[in-house]
Amino acid sequence: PSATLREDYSPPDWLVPEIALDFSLDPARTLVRARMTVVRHEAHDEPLRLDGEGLKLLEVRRNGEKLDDGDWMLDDERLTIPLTGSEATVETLVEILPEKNSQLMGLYASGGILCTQCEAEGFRRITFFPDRPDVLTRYSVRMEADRKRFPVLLSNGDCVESGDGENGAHWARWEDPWPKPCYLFALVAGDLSANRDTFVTRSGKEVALAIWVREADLPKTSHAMQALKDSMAWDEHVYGREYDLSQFNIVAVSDFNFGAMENKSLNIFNSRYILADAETATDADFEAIAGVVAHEYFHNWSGNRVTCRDWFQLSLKEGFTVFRDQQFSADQGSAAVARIGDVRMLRAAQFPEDAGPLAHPVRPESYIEISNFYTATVYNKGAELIRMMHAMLGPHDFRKGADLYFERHDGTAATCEDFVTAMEDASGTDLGQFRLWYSQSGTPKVTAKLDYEAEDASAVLTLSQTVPATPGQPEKKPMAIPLKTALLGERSGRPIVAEHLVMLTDNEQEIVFEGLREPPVLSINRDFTAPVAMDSEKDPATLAFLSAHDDDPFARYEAMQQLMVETIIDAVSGRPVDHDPVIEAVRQTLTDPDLDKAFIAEAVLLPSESFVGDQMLIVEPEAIHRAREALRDDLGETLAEDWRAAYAASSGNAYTYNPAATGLRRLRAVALGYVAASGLDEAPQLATDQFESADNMTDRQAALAVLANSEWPERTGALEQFYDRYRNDALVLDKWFMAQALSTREDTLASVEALSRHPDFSIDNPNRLRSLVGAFGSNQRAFHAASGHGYRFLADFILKADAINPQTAARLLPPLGKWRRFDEERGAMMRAELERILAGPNLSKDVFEQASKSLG
Ligand code: HT7
Ligand code: ZN
Repeated sequence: PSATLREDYSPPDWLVPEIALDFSLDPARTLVRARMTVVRHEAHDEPLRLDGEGLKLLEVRRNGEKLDDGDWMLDDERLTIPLTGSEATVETLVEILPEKNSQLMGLYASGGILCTQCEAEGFRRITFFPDRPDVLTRYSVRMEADRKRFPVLLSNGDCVESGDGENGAHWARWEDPWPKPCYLFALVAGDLSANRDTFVTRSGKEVALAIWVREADLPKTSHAMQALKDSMAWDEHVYGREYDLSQFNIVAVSDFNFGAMENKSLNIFNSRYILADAETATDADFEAIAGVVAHEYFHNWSGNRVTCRDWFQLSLKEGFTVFRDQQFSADQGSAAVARIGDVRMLRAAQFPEDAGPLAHPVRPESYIEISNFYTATVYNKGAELIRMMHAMLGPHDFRKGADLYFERHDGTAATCEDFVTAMEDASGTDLGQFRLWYSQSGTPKVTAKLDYEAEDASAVLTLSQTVPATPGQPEKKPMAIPLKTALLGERSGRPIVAEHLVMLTDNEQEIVFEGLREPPVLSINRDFTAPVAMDSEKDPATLAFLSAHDDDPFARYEAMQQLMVETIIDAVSGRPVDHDPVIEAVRQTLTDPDLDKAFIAEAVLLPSESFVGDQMLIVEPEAIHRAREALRDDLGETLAEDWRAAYAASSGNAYTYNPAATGLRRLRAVALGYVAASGLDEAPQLATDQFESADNMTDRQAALAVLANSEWPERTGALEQFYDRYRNDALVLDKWFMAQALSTREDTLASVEALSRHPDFSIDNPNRLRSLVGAFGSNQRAFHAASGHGYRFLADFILKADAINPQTAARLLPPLGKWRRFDEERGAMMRAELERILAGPNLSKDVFEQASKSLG
């Protein structure tokens, strides 16, 4: 398969200002008639080339006249029609088979519902069309289907007409007044019920809101509806952006390749990001639902009103929209805890990507399959780039920049460069060097060293940066790195140099601080202003000091994490180990009455095994597991009383969902984990009691996770009970599979293999596949079992899944790409599996690209 290059971009030869689509819907065989007006774009002699994939072409017309076969050319990828003149109407009739569509791209069936997924290149699986985001078109859509099976017919915009057809059919016509790229087209037909509400915009327009689900799921839609209304109000308040149609529909489906899709006025969601009630969803689920609902809604401006010129600009809409949903989530509860969550996510998914064979810039230079570029780099690192501009410009000028960007580019397909230029023009800030963040991949490494001269009460901060070599980029230029910095007094524990933004722009830089009457302690990259790996050469005592005194909550959390990581790595490396500084720091945080409970829970949690592995040159999965368990057990035992007290203090409240209550439940879960590690006799009973008597899924799942990791006899009964109780609820059953796939027990690989033969396991459903096989790939100890059977298991599944759903299969592959980071035996076995995948029959572009680059 060949690569598409960013530098090869050229504007479309033909524009399509209007299209009328007519669907005769049937899961077994759907007919799609498309009539479009095409207009020559600038002077050229090129024919009209329409993308199409897996379509059975039945008819072609040009200016109303039916064409013979010889009048057009068709291959696997496109239909070519010669045209003269500056404008024409072109009509095609195709047949598609939604029921057979296991890739879940284009028009497909999910649980009896017909729905579409067109981003990035799915529209070409529905009809012949120039499937690229810079062709903006007005859509008129007529659809007809059996009324009984498909009583609800939805598309973008407004329903302008509907009526009865023949033989029990009915039809509807929808019109969307806003020109849009075809990736935002959507259609849904099904037996759905709506949770309806309204929102009045700040200029007084009423918007009809509806969340469409199966009737039985209606009671689980109120949280998503509230999140939608909150998002609409927030975007008006914070960005001055109002909704622009009279309807906003959301549909939830159970088979979906991603989280959700922002189709104009008809968002389609993976049901896991809509459905929630206390019995079946955790607090984390509730938060994720609000975040994803907000994200998709915010796309109406950052993505739909201003879209991307080409797919290399994907971060233009995704990075900005992730930043916006992060801001929204921070405003709903504790901003510090939200930021810790953002950074945890970045470090778990993006840093490893940036350090591995699949590293790519936020604005990639080439791709074989664009679906492989919906990555943590484009999304989460992309959001960090926007956040850095926010930090450099300040909120006021950033807002001016966003306003200018929307004003300049509304109704067009824009580039990342357009966004940066708007920020620059609105603020007068030179972002020349900053642009490197879009083109250079790899996580910059920053070292910071503070030398204090007591005699002249001054200190010198020496900063240096290196950007590691990444695939295709052996040499790097220094980046512009904004670092919020403060100095704390070593005696007073208070800021002696107030927080300010330091810009690191050279390879090495010195900053002098004067008038320091007490020895200073450096607090740097506060609030994680820059997505860098920071090494500030701090000893355990200094880290312990910062974890108790830093006035920036993120920096405080960070100091604690660093102390924990270093302690675990000391043990893995065979250096003398002292758990006491960690234990003391945890004790202080845990017993600090002034701290927010949710913050305490995050701060005292040990870093994951894979995060520790990511800090090492060669990962030693078993040694990391043992060292982390030893520290956990020691923390559990030494602070047993404190964990019991924290557990008791956060228990006994009836379920409510609000930031204080979720903070208490989070601390309760973490405390239960440590009580389990303490070896206290009562631990199994405590976990079992919580599991059985919980009045909500957060507490029940937390107890199940502790039990699933344990060697206690109560484990089996709990897993059985959970299964029996929730076997008919697919989203909860996913949790059951995942709890076992994430277990750190020795027998996890065997149990995952057995679960893959469980009658409720299905490779066809992406959520189920991810909850077992995807989760297993992220379980460092189990996946990297010395036998290599974990690698074989994953590779088998990638090959099997590839024949069904290439996108989902390709997303399972990254754990195998880490082979350079493991010992020789493991590395060789991982490579052998990648080679076996590459030799697979009829490999998709998706998996080919990921496997070949991973070996590279
Ligand atoms: N913009 C949406 C991306 C998306 C997607 C991409 C590839 C394959 C399937 C997909 N479904 C949705 C989601 C978002 O970022 O909002
Ligand atoms: Zn998005």
